[in-house]
Amino acid sequence: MLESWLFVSPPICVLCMDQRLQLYDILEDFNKMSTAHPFAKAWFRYVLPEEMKRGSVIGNVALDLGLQASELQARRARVVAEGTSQLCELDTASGNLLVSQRIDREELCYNITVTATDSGSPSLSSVKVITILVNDVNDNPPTFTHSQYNVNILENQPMGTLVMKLEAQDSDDGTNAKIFYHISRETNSEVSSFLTINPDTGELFTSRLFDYEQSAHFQMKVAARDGGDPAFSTTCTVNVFIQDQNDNAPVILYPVQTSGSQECCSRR
Ligand SMILES: [Ca+2]
Ligand SMILES: [Ca+2]
Ligand SMILES: [Ca+2]
Ligand SMILES: [Ca+2]
Repeated sequence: MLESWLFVSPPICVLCMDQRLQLYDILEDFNKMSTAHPFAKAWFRYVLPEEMKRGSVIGNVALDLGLQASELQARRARVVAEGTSQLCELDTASGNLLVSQRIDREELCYNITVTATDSGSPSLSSVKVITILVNDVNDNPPTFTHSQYNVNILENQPMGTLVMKLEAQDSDDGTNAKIFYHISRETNSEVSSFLTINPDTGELFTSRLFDYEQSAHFQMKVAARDGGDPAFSTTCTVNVFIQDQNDNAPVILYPVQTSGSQECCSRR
């Protein structure tokens, strides 16, 4: 899924330094390769999942430039980091571009630039962009802003009343960041029967009438699960405090009524 990829930053450069003619040869190879390449006219790209082990092969630069690895070596091709970290290194013996540091999609974004330059004075250089698309891996669980939430609601509210909206974040991408909410099985089943949650929005609704005189506090666990495979899940605690309404008439307890209806002597 192209849209789930991010470009890697900080930019790195494959810096090919040699005599000017050879430089032009390389650029010409670039251009030949680019027009023949299925991906793009002016650049080529590699695709890799994030979090690959150090030493993993990203692609063979020599092959993609239409050169022998020995030619790459002769032209002193090397990878130069423009940022603080060098994510890739070039094995000039094989022409392979290798992972040299952790590539964490969640920490990186945007471009990789490949620069070919020469050692003449003044130096002539030309920039070609090679894109490294880092495919997301589900390596982050959803997280709630707080581990516990407190909410107040009046008793006797009609079924379907919005209690609160819970929201979790997931720093992955696409399906790996898609969050589904549900009331955790850790929640007492009686408590669960009072509330429902929209799995997509995290909105918590009443599904029964709350009666303050019966119970003034409900505690439940809500889980947020991502759509990754395997999926990650996180839970938070929700305390629902029921607020009293004046919905009971006073009851005469003493003196005990000897006449009148049973209704007036009952508690409610
Ligand atoms: Ca990551
Ligand atoms: Ca990820
Ligand atoms: Ca995730
Ligand atoms: Ca009441």
